[in-house]
Amino acid sequence: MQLRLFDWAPSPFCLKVRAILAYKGVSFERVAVLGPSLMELLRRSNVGKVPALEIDGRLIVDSTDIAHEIERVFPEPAILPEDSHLRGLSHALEDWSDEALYFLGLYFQWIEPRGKPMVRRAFGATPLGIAARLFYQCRIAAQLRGQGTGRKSLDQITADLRREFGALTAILAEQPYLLGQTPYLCDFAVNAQLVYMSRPPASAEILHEFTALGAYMERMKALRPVALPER
Ligand SMILES: N[C@@H](CCC(=O)N[C@@H](CS)C(=O)NCC(=O)O)C(=O)O
Repeated sequence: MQLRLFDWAPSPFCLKVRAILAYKGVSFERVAVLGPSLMELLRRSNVGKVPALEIDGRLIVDSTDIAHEIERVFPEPAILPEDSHLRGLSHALEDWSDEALYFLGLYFQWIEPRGKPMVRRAFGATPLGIAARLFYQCRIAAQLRGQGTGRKSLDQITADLRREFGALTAILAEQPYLLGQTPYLCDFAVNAQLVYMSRPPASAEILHEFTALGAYMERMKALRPVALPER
């Protein structure tokens, strides 16, 4: 089976999918999306976002759809709980992570001044890199304003983030993973957002206040049974 992941290395959603594939020991080709492959992706998908995973020529977009398809094709080790109550909780936590935590991470990466130099480095200084960065800078600022986070003060956003990290800390107080003793899809989603927020200095400082989350991230990192392929 041939797997190609349209991938943007810093994206938390790409990180989530790479970690799931690694956990399941599935090898795949990483296709860097900044360049000609972006045209291929836009041509083949209306969504036009990464990650997108091609399995034997079939393209799947959205990390949640990708995770479910990976689970169907490579069922072991399972990332979806068998129990329907736990499955519901896993989905709710995954969606909270993808749709709420992500916007806080975006803010600290793209808007908060200390995050911005990292974005410049990630896109590089080629004409394509600069054009893409300026395009996404405008798009993300507009997304954040529309979603609401971009209209809040830094103090409010910091308080929101502390509340989210506090909730995770409470859930993890007596168990290694979000739903108990086994890592599930919600853990891959949440951990990816935590890794994303561990990079910009301002969100990293807040994350460091929550030592239990650092230990959780270490546990998630230790799960990966195989090395990621070179790009
Ligand atoms: N819900 C999607 C979100 C994917 C997403 O927002 N990807 C970002 C990179 S982190 C992207 O491709 N942005 C480009 C755009 O919005 O055009 C998922 O889970 O895959």
